[in-house]
Amino acid sequence: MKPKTCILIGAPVDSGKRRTGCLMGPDAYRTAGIIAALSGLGLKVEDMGNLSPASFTPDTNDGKLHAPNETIAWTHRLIRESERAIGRGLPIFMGGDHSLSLGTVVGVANHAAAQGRPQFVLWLDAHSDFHTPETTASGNLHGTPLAYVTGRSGFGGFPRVDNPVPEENICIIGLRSVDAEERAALEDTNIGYHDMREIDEQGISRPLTAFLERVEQANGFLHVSLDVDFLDPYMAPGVGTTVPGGITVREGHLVMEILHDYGLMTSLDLVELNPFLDERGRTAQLMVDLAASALGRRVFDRPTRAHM
Ligand code: HAR
Ligand code: MN
Ligand code: MN
Ligand code: MN
Repeated sequence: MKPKTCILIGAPVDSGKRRTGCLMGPDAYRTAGIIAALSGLGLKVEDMGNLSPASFTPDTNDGKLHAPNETIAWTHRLIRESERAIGRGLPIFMGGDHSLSLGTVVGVANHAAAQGRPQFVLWLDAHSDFHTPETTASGNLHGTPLAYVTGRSGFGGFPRVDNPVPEENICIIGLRSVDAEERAALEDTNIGYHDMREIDEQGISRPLTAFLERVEQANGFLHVSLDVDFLDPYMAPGVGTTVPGGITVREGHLVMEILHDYGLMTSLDLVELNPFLDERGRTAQLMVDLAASALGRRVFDRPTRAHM
């Protein structure tokens, strides 16, 4: 069998919030050895280097939104690059803050639609990122990508979303910080969402496998968006929006191992890493190890499928 090609795409997006540093993310993943980790699994790895945004008028930030022009420019660029890359292999978008997903998810969903297949999204995050530019209190666009990709209104000036991801094709796991407006909006949708209490009580494999079974039945494309703050800040301090009470290292690996067992993931975002806030690269290293688990790293070389 031809080895799967992983296409590493650096997306040093730093405009989705005020605290800077995510622009160093792609190079921190390279420094933590992402290329060797994936090549070591027998995968073909291609590194496209770091992208830059389409040209834009510098933001004045006199409105409510922080840096909308720059984020819109990134969205244009990332829609195009993700549409292209997903036809050739498995793109791994190395962020960059979570506003990069405005582009990556729309791009891969366009490709899925062109293939006549449904797009699914697994959102691993402490936050629901379901604000619109109208409901956000912070003005930080990294808190909006899920609302954008589902086609919610309020994103004037952003590229049109031609193929919104159906609500029932989205699963959020890890929630522990959801604003009132987001919660009200979410409860009004068919998005599947699983907070930390549910994970504590039921375990993390239950909602995940139920979702993956649906992706499998539907022959869908699966985009996975992994926010560093999904993880507990004790183990993953290199992020600007830490929320205590998060996912453990083993729970994180289990999610990734189950993803590999099913073999359905078609694209991956690694977002919100802020190397300026990290401790000796440990968060970058953990994210690389999680990506390796999602692509087949194992202690024993056999599928367990104990969850099935
Ligand atoms: N809900 C808050 C806001 O809109 C915090 C959003 C934080 N988002 C991320 N990515 N860090 O999940 O400002
Ligand atoms: Mn996020
Ligand atoms: Mn988050
Ligand atoms: Mn099955």
